[in-house]
Amino acid sequence: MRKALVTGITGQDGSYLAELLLHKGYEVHGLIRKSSTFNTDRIDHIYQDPHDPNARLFLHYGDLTNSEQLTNLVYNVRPDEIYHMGAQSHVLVSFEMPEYTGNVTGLGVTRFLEAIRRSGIETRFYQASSSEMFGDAPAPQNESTAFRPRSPYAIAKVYAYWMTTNYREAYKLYAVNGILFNHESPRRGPTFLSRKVTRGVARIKAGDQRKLFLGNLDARRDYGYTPEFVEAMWLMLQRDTPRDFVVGTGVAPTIREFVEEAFSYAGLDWKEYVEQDRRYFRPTEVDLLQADASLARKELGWEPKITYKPLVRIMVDADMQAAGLTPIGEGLRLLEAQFGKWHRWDTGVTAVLNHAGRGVD
Ligand code: NDP
Ligand code: GDR
Repeated sequence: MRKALVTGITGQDGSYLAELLLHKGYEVHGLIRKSSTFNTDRIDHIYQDPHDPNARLFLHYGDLTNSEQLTNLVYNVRPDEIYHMGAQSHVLVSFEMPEYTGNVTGLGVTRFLEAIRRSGIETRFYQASSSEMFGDAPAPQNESTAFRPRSPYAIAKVYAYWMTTNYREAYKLYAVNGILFNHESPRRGPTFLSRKVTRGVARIKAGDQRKLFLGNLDARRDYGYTPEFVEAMWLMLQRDTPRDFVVGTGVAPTIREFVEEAFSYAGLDWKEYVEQDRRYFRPTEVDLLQADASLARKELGWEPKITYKPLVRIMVDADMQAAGLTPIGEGLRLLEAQFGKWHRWDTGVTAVLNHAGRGVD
């Protein structure tokens, strides 16, 4: 049975990736932080008691700032594939915590690469690189576009990108960068724009919130649906030779258009509810990120089905359900028609494990 180690498994991407890997028959090991409150909401539905002889999901405490723990983990688990999702991933927060962001988001990668090199274990390493690295480079951006990062987060990711590249070249590690553009889902953290908006719409509908305060509405982001993006991550590690890929939909609405779409789907006029607040503006903004993912299409056969309009429907429906309302339903229908059930937001453990029984495909 193939073994995968996933950092950031409690985050948006890590949770979907863990589902995908279980579905494909892997034994999955996840790194989680010790917390005084529960931080496993996104993976509770796939959690298995480690005493269960059929258990295929195992969680290990650790922190990306502690190299000894990471080295031990790599050495003890001996994974075939490592998906490094863990990071301080919020761009605005990185301006307030630049040193911490550099330590976790940048140096965390070096700690892993060193653990692999020193242990001599044969494994494949995926680094969660980001479109933010492009900063104000002209769009559309692809694998050859030069980086012009505009935040401490993006600068930490550029460092991690080059460390990954360097270890591939210097030590012949199978190490790749997935340069992913924004991908969202009902599991997106509620302080990121997409989820803040869809959750806000549902709460306004439910009468739990009156206004939605946002920052810059003029930036443009290339928005895709996370379960499709975790498939691209997996595909990248299945190639004979390691190489980096840009992954995104190529469709980049303004934040204003995203907001308008979400409110109008719920039958609301956004102008009546949205106010701007300076605190959500960034000291330096990235105005336009738009992917040219033609290489991923050609080499990985990766083709996204969901761009921002269907994404809005999926997310608003999920947030309406979470707010105790009856969803409008277009998002739900879309998911069933396009994907079947495995990555619907309410996927239960039985559904995942039933699929997993089919083995690696
Ligand atoms: P999230 O913020 O949802 O998840 C981040 C994960 O990292 C969480 O599991 C978090 O744990 C963990 N983490 C944070 N700090 C530490 C630490 N010091 N030690 C151990 N674990 C830590 O991010 P996403 O899932 O959205 O993104 C996954 C990765 O992909 C990140 O590296 C992000 O930068 C990158 N990325 C994301 C994109 C996107 O659009 N989502 C696009 C491009 C790149 P906890 O739950 O305890 O906080
Ligand atoms: P981003 O995502 O910075 O692209 O990074 P975020 O959702 O935070 O911002 C997107 C855009 O919306 C504007 N914006 C606001 N953003 C937030 N969070 N809150 C607001 O109130 C608000 N109002 C307007 C922002 O200025 C920005 O232009 C995400 C993260 O997941 C990174 O980890 C990842 O690398 C990149 O996507 C690709």
